Amino acid sequence: MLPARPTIFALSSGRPPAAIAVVRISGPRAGAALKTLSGKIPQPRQAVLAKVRDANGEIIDEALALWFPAPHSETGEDTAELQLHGGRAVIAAVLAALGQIEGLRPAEAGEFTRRAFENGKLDLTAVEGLADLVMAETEAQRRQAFRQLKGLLGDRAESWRQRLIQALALVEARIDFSDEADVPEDLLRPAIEIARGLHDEIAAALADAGRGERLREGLVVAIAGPPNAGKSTLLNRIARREAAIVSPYAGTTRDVIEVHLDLDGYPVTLLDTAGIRATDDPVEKQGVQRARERAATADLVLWVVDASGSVDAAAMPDLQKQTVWLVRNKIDLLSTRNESVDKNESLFNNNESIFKNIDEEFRLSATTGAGLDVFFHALAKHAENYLGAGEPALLTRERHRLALKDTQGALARALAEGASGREDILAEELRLAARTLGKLTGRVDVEDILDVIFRDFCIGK
Ligand SMILES: Nc1nc2c(ncn2[C@@H]2O[C@H](COP(=O)(O)OP(=O)(O)O)[C@@H](O)[C@H]2O)c(=O)[nH]1
Ligand SMILES: [Mg+2]
Repeated sequence: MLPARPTIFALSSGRPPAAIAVVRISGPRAGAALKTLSGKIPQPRQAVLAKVRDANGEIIDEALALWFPAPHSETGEDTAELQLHGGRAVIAAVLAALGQIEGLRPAEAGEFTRRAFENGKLDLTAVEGLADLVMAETEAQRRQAFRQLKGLLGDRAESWRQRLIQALALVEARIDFSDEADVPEDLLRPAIEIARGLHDEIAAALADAGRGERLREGLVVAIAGPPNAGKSTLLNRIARREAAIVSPYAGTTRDVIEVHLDLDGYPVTLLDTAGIRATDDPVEKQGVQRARERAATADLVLWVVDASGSVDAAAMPDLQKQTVWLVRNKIDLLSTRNESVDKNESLFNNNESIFKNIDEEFRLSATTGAGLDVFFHALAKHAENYLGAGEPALLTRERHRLALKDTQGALARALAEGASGREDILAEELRLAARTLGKLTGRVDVEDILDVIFRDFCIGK
């Protein structure tokens, strides 16, 4: 008879061809599969050289084989690993050979990690940290993801939950065993103290301005403004490559061009947009529409204008929520035409009401590079302030926030009930708070409430 739980296998390394390909097998028949393919099962956690054969006994490749018996493996199950030569045909032949073994099937997306979670190797927040670590593109993102994988939030949530269970145990004891001699009289007060402390700590964790989510997503900077102002030239300057087409013809950029940057360790997504102007060209029209939309949802808008021309303020979309920097480009043209720009002269003076949203102003030349140092420095500083400064973020996803808001809500109600002396409702709200915290880490378990009652209060029965 086959075991109920299928054994799964997959290519765990990146896209072939590559020097090495790692194939992993996890589940009750992982050992049998390894033996079928390589003829042996190595000592646990020791790499050995093995000939990998197909069902006909033909050698497919020579590989390093590793064996991780349960529970000391990534998934908590028996796990085998083959480090093969990373060619497409090698991988295809090995996966085909594995697929022919009874009880084995290809893994679904995330299935190894899911098994690790189900076997208690990782809690949900660590699973999310692992996903973020794999996706991390910059140092700051990597750091945040690794901290989360290692339990920055999970451990905190678990310790909060333990304290809640402690409070709940006190209230339950008061309700269930109030006529027992061993139970101290006043159990409610310490329970409420615990609830109050937790409520305040969770409120403090929630008041972080969404820093963790921001760092995961990166700072989104939209370059917008009238046509021909030099937006695409500026994007290429910042990206240090020719990502966008630059041309003297107005209306060249039509779709939104997206460039991902690592700015001093912080992730920045730079968007180049179509020049915003009235147009009859249907394609350009759509480009302008997209430009407006992207500018409206960006975190920072660089409104680029030609320093030598006048500014069509009406073109500027309504930008209330985001930071807006005015970039006066092409200052090189001013000096060649021998026009001097008074440093203090600003567009704000003429159009006070329209430019009231502008937070900073820069003067530069995207072609000569004049003024770019100051601008780049300001951009990097802004990314750092916006994304990272201060303590490591505890919450990195909306899911965390929702779970903690629910917990906080239940605690607030518990505190209100505690004051009115309704013990049963107090207990119910504490139970609810513990459950929402359990959802955060993926561990919802009521048995441990009973454990604490019997451990801490020698009820004697
Ligand atoms: N002299 C000068 N020309 C520039 C500067 N920046 C861009 N240009 C030129 O202005 C034209 C329009 O530039 P482009 O980046 O395509 O503008 P966009 O329409 O805003 O994207 C091109 O011919 C560029 O070479 C600058 O700082 N100085
Ligand atoms: Mg352009």
